Amino acid sequence: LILFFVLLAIVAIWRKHDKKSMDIYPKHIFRENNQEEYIDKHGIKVVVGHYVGNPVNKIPNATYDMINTNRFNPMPNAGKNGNPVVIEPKDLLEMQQLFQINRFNLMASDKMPLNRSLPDYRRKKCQFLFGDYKSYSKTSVIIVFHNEAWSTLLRTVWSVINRSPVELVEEILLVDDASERDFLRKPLDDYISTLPVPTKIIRSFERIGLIKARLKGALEAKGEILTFLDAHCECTKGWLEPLLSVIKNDSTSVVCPVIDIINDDSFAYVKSFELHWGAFNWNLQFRWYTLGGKEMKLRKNDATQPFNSPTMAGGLFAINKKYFFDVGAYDENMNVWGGENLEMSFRVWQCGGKIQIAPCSHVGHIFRKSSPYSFPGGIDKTLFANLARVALVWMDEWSNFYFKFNEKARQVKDEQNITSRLQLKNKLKCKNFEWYLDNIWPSHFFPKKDRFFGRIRNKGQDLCLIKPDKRGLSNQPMGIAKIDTCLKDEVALEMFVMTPEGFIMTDDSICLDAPERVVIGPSKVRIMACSGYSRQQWKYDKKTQELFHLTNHKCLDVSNSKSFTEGLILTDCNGSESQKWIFEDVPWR
Ligand code: LR7
Ligand code: MN
Repeated sequence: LILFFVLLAIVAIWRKHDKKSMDIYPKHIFRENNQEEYIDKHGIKVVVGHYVGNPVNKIPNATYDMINTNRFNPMPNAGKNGNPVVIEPKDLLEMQQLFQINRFNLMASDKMPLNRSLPDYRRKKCQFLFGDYKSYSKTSVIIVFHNEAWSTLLRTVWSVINRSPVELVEEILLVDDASERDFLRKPLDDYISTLPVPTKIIRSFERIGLIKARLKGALEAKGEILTFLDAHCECTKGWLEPLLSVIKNDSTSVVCPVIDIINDDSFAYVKSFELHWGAFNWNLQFRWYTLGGKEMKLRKNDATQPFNSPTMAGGLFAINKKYFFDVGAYDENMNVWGGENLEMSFRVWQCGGKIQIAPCSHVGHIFRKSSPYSFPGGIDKTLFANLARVALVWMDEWSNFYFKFNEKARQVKDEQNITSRLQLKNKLKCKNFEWYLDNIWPSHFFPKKDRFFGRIRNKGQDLCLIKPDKRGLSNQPMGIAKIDTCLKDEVALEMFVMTPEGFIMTDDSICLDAPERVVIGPSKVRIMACSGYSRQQWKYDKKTQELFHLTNHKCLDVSNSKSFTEGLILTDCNGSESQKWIFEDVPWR
């Protein structure tokens, strides 16, 4: 009998052990090789394929071994001090093969040590502002990942360990969103058990997407503060204190670092502009805009103070854990990728909190030109459904404006059940979207009751003002203002807003712009980043249909050179047909 029980116990233990070893890692899902298209956050059309080489350049596909094996092989000086990594010519083909896997230069990353050195990017004053850091609450650092490379993931982890005060880091939580790579299983478990800061991996067996993965992490976090990072970041010296300091003063502030750029090709660390703020365009794509010239001047006095931002990029921020859940955490019906950053930004602002950027905190992030992974369910059912939810819950009548110009979101909007989010909005007594636009982003370029929205048609030539497609350095459209054939359909390219102050603006924060001073002869009219200065202010005379420049009093006219593509000019007003403009309202509600 005893023998029988002992046997039973052994079998039980063995089965338990077996089950554990089976369940401990997400199961391998071999991905379907479906290709999908979407417009990425830079407005570029991207085809999501998988590890496919480029036959035109004779780059072969990445091999199974390249994808599933950890090839980390550092050289002590590679990427030192934020410098670019040099790849030898003989390795270029392999480099391009490896590039397909994560859509960044994996070979370069694998050459850099996990603790590569970086300069201190802060303004000098920042070093003296956080002397009382020991009184700040501790944070759990949450990093979600799906098929991340070994070297980028662990470089993120080491940058947290090496560049944060030990007193402030409660733990690091890695949330594995059903990764398929062998090296992210046992080898990663073994590796993190040796780290000097308590580090845990939470594994999801199914692909749940970054939104639900972050929720999983948040639910398990022990720290009073949650700090989220993407899995390919590098925190720089003094990054954490400014974030926690803001939350110490105001537990309803959600605070982001300045996001610097780790070049996806060379891995050079490039400090980015500190006074950028986050907003979004008519397609609800997140965008950085420069503070208007006027606002910039105000900020320059103390460029170390945290400042408000209408939205956040999404991946890198700190938030009080209790506040995170009180204000509605995330929308659990959002999938895979996208939209959650706007959702949280609108929600936080409209429901009484703040989104801020702390310019003393610098964290680098690898910006990729395309996405390396599949969107299970398809882009339409994921990204556009997420955005439809954002619009339906938080944007009131502006959701109609979004759907009007975004067919893909329009197609999935009726499938969305948003009852529980509306209940939350109600419970928290959140303000409406108009309040948000007026108070949090007064210089926005969205239509509103108080302003014109529609086409601006030239009477002489029956042509319409159009948004330029040429892009400038900051990836904003720019160039000479032009007119072109008026289209029958109402398309965003032809839509403009004219504010009561006289700014003629369109999507992506670009404005009709001309020199402030009177010049002899005609001068060119451009489309430029909105600055808030009077060189972008216009006055429309309904009677004469002339459009004057506010300060030089000249009239907007069509260049009389043969081709209209030459663009628009300012000339002395003379009552000619080419100086008459028809403002055609387009309904958008
Ligand atoms: O299904 C997924 N599961 C995941 O766990 C898809 C992604 N992820 C992980 C992924 O491994 C990564 O760590 O989620 C993280 C973010 O994914 P990325 O790096 O592909 O996203 P991104 O950097 O292109 O996109 C930005 O927008 C996203 C919209 O959902 C998220 O908010 C990202 O966190 C966000 N990144 C940043 O804000 C960094 C700064 C970029 C800017 C501007
Ligand atoms: Mn990222």
